[in-house]
Amino acid sequence: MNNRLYAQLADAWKALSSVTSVLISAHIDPDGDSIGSSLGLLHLLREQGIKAHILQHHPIPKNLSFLPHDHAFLSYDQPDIKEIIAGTDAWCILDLNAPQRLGPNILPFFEHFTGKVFLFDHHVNPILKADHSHVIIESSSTCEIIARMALESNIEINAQSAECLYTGIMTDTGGFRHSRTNAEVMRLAATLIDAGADPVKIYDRVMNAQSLSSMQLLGMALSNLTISHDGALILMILRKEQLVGYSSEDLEGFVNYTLSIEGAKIGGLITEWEDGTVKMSLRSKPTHEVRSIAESFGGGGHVQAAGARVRHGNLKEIVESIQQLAKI
Ligand SMILES: [Mn+2]
Repeated sequence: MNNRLYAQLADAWKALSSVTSVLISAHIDPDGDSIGSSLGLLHLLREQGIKAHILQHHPIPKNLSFLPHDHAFLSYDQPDIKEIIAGTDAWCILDLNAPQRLGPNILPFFEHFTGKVFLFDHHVNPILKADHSHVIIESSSTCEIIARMALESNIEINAQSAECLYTGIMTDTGGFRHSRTNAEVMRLAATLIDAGADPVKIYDRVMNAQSLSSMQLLGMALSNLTISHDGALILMILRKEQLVGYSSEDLEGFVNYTLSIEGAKIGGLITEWEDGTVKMSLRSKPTHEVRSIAESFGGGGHVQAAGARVRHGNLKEIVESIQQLAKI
C-alpha cells in the first residue's frame, strides 16, 4: 500500500471533526459504495458528537435499507431544508466527480452553499471544486477512503460504520473479484469484520434481493438470446408481450449476462414497451466499443456502456441495424 496516498486523510479528518454540523451527499442512482460511504462517514461523525445528515436525490435502495440509517436522511422537499443547509458548516461529497451527478434535486442547494466543501472520491477527472479534495483513484471504493481516513486518524470504527463501509468495498469490487482487489483491500475488509461487519449477512442482504418475477423474466430472456457474428454479438431481446406486468426496474443488471458468455465482445438488452418505445442498453469488452451504435439511435454514454431509446421504434429493424453497426 502507498501510505503517502492515505496519510493526507488525517488532515481531512482533523478539519472535518472540528465543525459542529455536516451534510453528506453522493451520486444519483445510489449503489453500495455511495450509500455505504455516506452512512459509514455519518456514523463516524456522530460517534464524535458531530451532527451529521445525508441529503440525496434518490431514496436508499431496497437491498441496502438494512444498513443502519435511523434519522440519517433529510428530504430535499422538507419545508426547513434551506435553513438546515444554511446552518451546516461542511458538506461532504462522496463517490462522484462532477456536480451534475448530485442530481437535479440537490445541485441547486449545493451551488448556493457557502460552507466548506469536502470531496472524497476514487473516480478519474474530478471537476467538482472543493476546499478539501481527496480523490484517490488507486482506491477500490470511496468506502475504502473513508475507512482509511479513520485508521490514519486513530479513530475507532464503530460496528455501524464498519457494516456500511464493508458493504461499499464489497459491491465496488464486485464481491472482491474485480481489478482493485488485492491483499491490502482484503486486510482492510478483515479490519472491518473485526470491528463488527458480518460478511455473510451483508452479502446475503445486498446480493440475494432480486424479486421472483425478475428472476423468472431473466430466465426467459436467457433462453431466447439472439446470437450473431460467430457468437461475438449477443442480444437479449424482450418483446412487449413478454414485458406485460414488468417495469424497467425489473431488468436491472440483465445486460451484464450477455457479456459473461465466452466469446462475447458486444452485448445488448433490447426491450420493446407497450407505448411503442424501444430501449437499448449496450455493453462491450475493453477491445470493442458501443457508444457509436447508441449515438446513431440518438443516445449516448460511455465507450463500453451506452444506451438509447427510440420512440415508435420497429424492433426488428432496430435489431438488424445494431447487427450491421457493431464493429466486430
Ligand atoms: Mn464507488
